[in-house]
Amino acid sequence: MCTVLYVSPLSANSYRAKLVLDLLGVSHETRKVDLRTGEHRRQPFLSLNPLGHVPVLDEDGRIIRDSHAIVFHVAQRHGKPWLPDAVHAEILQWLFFDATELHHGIGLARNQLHFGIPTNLEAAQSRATKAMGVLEARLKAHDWLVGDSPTLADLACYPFVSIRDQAGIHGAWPALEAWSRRIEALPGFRSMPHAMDS
Ligand SMILES: N[C@@H](CCC(=O)N[C@@H](CS)C(=O)NCC(=O)O)C(=O)O
Repeated sequence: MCTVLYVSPLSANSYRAKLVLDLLGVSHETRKVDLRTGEHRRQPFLSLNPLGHVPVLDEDGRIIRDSHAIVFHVAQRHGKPWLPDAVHAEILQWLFFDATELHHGIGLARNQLHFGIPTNLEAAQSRATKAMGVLEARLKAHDWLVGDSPTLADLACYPFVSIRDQAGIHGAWPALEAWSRRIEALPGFRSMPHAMDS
């Protein structure tokens, strides 16, 4: 089987997909797409993803775009313990939380502060801060977002949380910090952007 993951080292969404493939030990090739030169807005990349977004997974010609769809697919195929059947809905709840609250909060605020892409910074930072509070409340009472062991929910939310300082999001969230350290201690963990080196 030939599996290729198209990424950008600058992209937290790419990091999510890469982290899951690596932690599950899925053999794959990582190909970097140069966002700075607009490679993602030209062919041949557009034929992989007409939205012009990374990441994209090419699994023997089966093309899957969107990091959340990619990690769900990969965990279904290779990582059942990360996606227990009984809690798919709870895990999806956190995947969508990431795709909405963290993306529109931390992601957009970082886009402006780090890359100069204009946004409503105040609104994005306020959404991010509220989302941090939601995570902190859950993690004060539990080690992991779903159940008693790490799942896809944790891996999906970690990337944006880990770069929140680049979005100007600072605060005291001790349970969130402790959860981050638990994820970073998982065998095979690599931080962003080093995860995308190979
Ligand atoms: N929901 C998508 C979002 C993908 C996305 O926004 N990717 C960004 C990088 S983090 C991108 O490719 N941006 C390029 C652009 O918008 O021009 C996912 O989770 O993969």
